[in-house]
Amino acid sequence: MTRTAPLDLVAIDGLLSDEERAIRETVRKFCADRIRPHLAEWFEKGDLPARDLAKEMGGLGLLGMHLQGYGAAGTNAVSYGLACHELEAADSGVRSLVSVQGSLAMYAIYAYGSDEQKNEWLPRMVAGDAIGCFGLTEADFGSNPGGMRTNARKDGGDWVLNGTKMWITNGSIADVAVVWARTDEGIRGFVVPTDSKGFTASTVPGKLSLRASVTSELVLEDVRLPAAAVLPRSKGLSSPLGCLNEARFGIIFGSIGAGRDCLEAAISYAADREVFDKPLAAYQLTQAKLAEMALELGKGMLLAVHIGRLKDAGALKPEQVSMGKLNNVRAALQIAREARTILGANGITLEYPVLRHANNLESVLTYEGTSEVHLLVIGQALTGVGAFR
Ligand code: TGC
Ligand code: FAD
Repeated sequence: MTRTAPLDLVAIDGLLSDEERAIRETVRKFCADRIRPHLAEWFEKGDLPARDLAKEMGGLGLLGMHLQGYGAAGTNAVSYGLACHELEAADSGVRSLVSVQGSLAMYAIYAYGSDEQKNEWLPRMVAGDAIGCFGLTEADFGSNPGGMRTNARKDGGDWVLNGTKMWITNGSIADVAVVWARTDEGIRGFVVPTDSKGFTASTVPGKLSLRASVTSELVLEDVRLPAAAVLPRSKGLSSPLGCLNEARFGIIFGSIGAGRDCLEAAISYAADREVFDKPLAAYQLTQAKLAEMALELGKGMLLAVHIGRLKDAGALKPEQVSMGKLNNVRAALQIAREARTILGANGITLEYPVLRHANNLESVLTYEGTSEVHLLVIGQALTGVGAFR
């Protein structure tokens, strides 16, 4: 009997252009050749060669790929989503490296920066010669970044920044940090070269999730920056939230990629594994599990492509991004956990991807807005009433 690939069940390729499929295949091959063979080792070590990878990804045009100019690939949003899908089918941490670089650090400079800031940083970041991070969250202000304590005060012609940011992806390997701080004019973004005096970053130890990713604490102690360090077009909390829309978009496609990888692993394992004298795939209970997973995967991918088309049409609303992020991360996590049951004891090892993905997806469920935050965003859109506080 022939097998149908999970996403062929919803005929996903028919919704994509030749160029979109070609980009997807390029990233899939890059992951097969350069990422997948090393993932177990990186996950176990709790580290990855981010600088080398950034250079290679820059060479492929994956960094800030849907931005225009500055050497960026200038693809549409769906292509960027498909790249995230393939990267996260390998590992959420690898997709995070690309998301934070392109959708958070670069996008902040691109959307709110001066020409000087853009010309100084974006070409190097596109190429992977400079790595960026995005410091919004603080230890006591994750879901509620508007409460942040990090502050920037004017001193003569300079800005002086003080505060601590927590859980910052790429923080201790970054060349530049986009730091959000409270000022007399409200929350504003600052471009902070990480070799600035008073800036330190240290890696968060002991993570059980997203281990193939660098997660850091940033400390800013009287970091003195010139007047030109502020992102001139950043005004209030809506500026960093505008960046989050971009990164959350990538996660809508990415998370479902992790789900796809788990389902593919489960199908392959069930075909080979014999229990009670016949293949695991031949039992109705197994097929029901696989079919449920394929349903969630297919619906998630259709939602991703639909949201991608809305974004390319310039019609995407934040609550639609929340629907996609909430649904697809939840679906991927459910698929990963169910796939793990099919693999039995083998499922808990690094020889197979399922528990690595499930562990990673716990972070993905929390970062870029927890499930509860996205439920409240959707609830607010439905009722017109905010229930965050
Ligand atoms: P609220 O009063 O609702 O809004 C403040 C201002 O922002 C505007 N706004 C948005 N603008 C753009 N995009 C959005 N999605 C926006 N949502 C709201 C709003 O209109 C208002 O504008 P204005 O002009 O009136 O001032 O804000 P709030 O304080 O009640 O908070 C709302 C809430 C809870 C939804 C928001 O704070 C939130 O999204 N919290 C979650 C924080 C979060 O997701 N942090 C992620 C940090 S980065 C990260 O995790 C990277 S992980 C690595 C990776 O991506 O791979
Ligand atoms: P909290 O906000 O303390 O939430 C704890 C619980 O309370 C959650 O279940 C939450 O949903 C719930 N809750 C909160 N508010 C409400 C409410 N109003 N109603 C009901 N329930 C509520 N941040 C960055 O700025 N940059 C990064 O690069 C970055 N990278 C990250 C990488 C990793 C691996 C991780 C784990 C996090 C990263 N973050 C980053 C931080 C991330 O965005 C936050 O962890 C996230 O926003 C949640 O904040 P918190 O962890 O403080 O949880």
